[in-house]
Amino acid sequence: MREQSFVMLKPDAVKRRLAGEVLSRFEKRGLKIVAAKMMVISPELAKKHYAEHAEKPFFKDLVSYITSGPVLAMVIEGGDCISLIRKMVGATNPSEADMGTIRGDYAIETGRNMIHASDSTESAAREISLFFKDSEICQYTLPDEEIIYEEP
Ligand code: IDP
Ligand code: MG
Repeated sequence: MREQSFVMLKPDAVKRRLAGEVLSRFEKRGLKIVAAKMMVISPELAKKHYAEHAEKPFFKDLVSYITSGPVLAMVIEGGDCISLIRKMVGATNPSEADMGTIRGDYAIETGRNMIHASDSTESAAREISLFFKDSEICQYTLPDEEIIYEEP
């Protein structure tokens, strides 16, 4: 099923100049970038985005991490892409993430794990609407969709 996921390169990824490298993995997989913007997240938006973790002991550190520099916020589209991107991202703790995943290849600690990706259709819809207006999401066809998909 064609889906959209909210994906965000966190400040450590941007500051380490790994944005292009990570973006390139999604492009090479055949996924479509339909929205992207660089921004410094306000504490208010950070708290809304991570509301499910509000009671966790790491919440304060998480908010200061995610607001500590620019992020690259994106909407990515593709077949079953929510679970597919979560697999590409790897386990929350990079030291437990498989090699070949983004966190497993580039990161070391949970508190600096480089990337966020939606974990369900409900959170994808919620997160996309927190960061993007409908008018900021582009609709277009990639010329190789008929090569990548059996039924484009
Ligand atoms: P996810 O990003 O893999 O979905 P979540 O459990 O939803 O992981 O946690 C959200 C983010 O909060 C993580 O990506 C990480 O940045 C941070 N985080 C989660 N658990 C811890 C922790 O135990 N210590 C520090 N930061 C954490
Ligand atoms: Mg999560």
